[in-house]
Amino acid sequence: MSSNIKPLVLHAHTTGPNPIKIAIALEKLKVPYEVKLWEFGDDPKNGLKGAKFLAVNENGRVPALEDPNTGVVSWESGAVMNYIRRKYDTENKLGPQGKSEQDLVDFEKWEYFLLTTLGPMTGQTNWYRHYNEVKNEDALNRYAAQTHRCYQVLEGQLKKTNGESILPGGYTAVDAHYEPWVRQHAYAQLSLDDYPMVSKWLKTYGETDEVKAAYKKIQDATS
Ligand SMILES: N[C@@H](CCC(=O)N[C@@H](CS)C(=O)NCC(=O)O)C(=O)O
Repeated sequence: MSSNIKPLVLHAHTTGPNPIKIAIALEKLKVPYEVKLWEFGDDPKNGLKGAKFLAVNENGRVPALEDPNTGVVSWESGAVMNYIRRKYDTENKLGPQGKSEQDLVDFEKWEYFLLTTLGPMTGQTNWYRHYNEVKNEDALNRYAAQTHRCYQVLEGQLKKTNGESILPGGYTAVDAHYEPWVRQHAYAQLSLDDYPMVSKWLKTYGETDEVKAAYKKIQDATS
């Protein structure tokens, strides 16, 4: 990617999975970017629900991405990913690998399954596992079971490529979307033992340059 691109600003949180997807995509495309970290809460200066960040994303959540090259501000990780692909993925390193209508639909359906289902179910499992003030086993069991169901569905899809990538033909933005959420299985205390393809994919994809660099970038911004 051309070196005259001004660094994009990726708004993130130290532990939040959603910004990692965007860092993976930017690393893959070698688009320069800086990470700006925010805290949970409503501190006016550094809180996600504080006035300063709400001026960037009125929903008070990360990721958000500011692009000084275009003036575009995006948030919601699906919209951010689509923006990056449209603007910077000139060689189609992240998009659907086939051109048929079925290829395009497959790409979108697996993206949306993460955004609407696997991600939120994992998030709710984490919430009831670690944060809800009142212990609620029913809610925890419900969300844990739903997350396991998502792993089972993903396992079936990954069998088609023997655990190589979520869509046939190599890694795409879909893999970037799933990586930080599937990685959260440990924090959510959900075992991947019953999903060998998911485990294989997570391990192999986690060793790619773009995934390692994305985590390092967030880590470096933290320290
Ligand atoms: N649907 C949103 C979810 C964003 C989201 O929930 N981000 C978390 C961090 S991974 C966050 O900002 N949480 C802050 C909060 O809940 O106050 C997306 O895909 O971008």
